[in-house]
Amino acid sequence: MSAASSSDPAIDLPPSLLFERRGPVGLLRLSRPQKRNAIDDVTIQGIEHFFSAMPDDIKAVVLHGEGEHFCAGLDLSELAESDIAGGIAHSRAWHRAFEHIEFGRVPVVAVLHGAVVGGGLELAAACHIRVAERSAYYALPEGSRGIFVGGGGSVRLPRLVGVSRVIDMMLTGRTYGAEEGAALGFSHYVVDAGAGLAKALELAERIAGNAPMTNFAAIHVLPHNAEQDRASGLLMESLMSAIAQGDPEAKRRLRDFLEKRAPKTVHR
Ligand code: 1HE
Repeated sequence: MSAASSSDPAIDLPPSLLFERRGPVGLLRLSRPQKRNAIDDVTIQGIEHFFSAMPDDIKAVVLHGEGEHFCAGLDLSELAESDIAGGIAHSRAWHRAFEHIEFGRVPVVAVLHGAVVGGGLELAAACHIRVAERSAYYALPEGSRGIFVGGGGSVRLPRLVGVSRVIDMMLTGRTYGAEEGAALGFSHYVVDAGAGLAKALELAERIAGNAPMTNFAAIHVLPHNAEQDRASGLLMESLMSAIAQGDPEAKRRLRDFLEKRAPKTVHR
């Protein structure tokens, strides 16, 4: 991997990934527009490396794509010659990389535009918040390519939009646009063309200002509690809430509210 594309010496990335800092927010850009940001092996390794070696002072990440599309999914040229064992290793490499996103140290906000398809949709699903520009569309072309999702899509996508909808997308090639996709759960926000990065940065800056323990609890405890039995979930919640409130940062914020220095919770 070459360090030339990274503005941080600690993060050595391939040319298909660019890292930039905006204060406490790290921006990671898929930067292979000539191939519509299709993800090859080097890029998947770079994603895993980035999310496991991120500097401690980065408190939130924005993931976005260069060019007309967020991501055209797996680089199909790499799978064409792979045997069964190679296919399993390939899928497991994607799993490792995306687990580092979903269960990493900091929340990740994705900016979606144009094609968010196949492995690109799987990548988006591993992020915590998704901001879609109106050009975004979602598809699973795996069915027409004779393959199956391999980047965690069969696990994450049904949790976002339901199993039957994912079956329909894969069997019939059905696509969803940005507005419909937001209503179904593919994205949390829809914004105008070109406004996605600014919106994502605004959200990431807000997230970076949260108490680190709250961010940790939100991205680690909530998904696990959605999967485990009720009694274990409630116990985990009690433990996590006790840990969070015991942190000096929580005490400072509570005092700020009680002494009228903190903003009220209002609907804007
Ligand atoms: C690619 C890829 C790719 C583009 N792998 N090379 N994903 C797909 O099935 C989607 C395939 N891509 C497309 O349908 C289209 O490229 C797009 C709708 C995304 C964009 O169309 P367009 O007209 O802007 O670009 P293009 O002319 O199709 O592509 C530009 C170049 O990128 C071209 O290469 P060139 O050498 O001829 O210039 C394309 O071949 C190349 N390209 N997409 C390789 N995906 C972990 S399992 C995940 C399983 C999946 O992700 S399956 C879904 C794969």
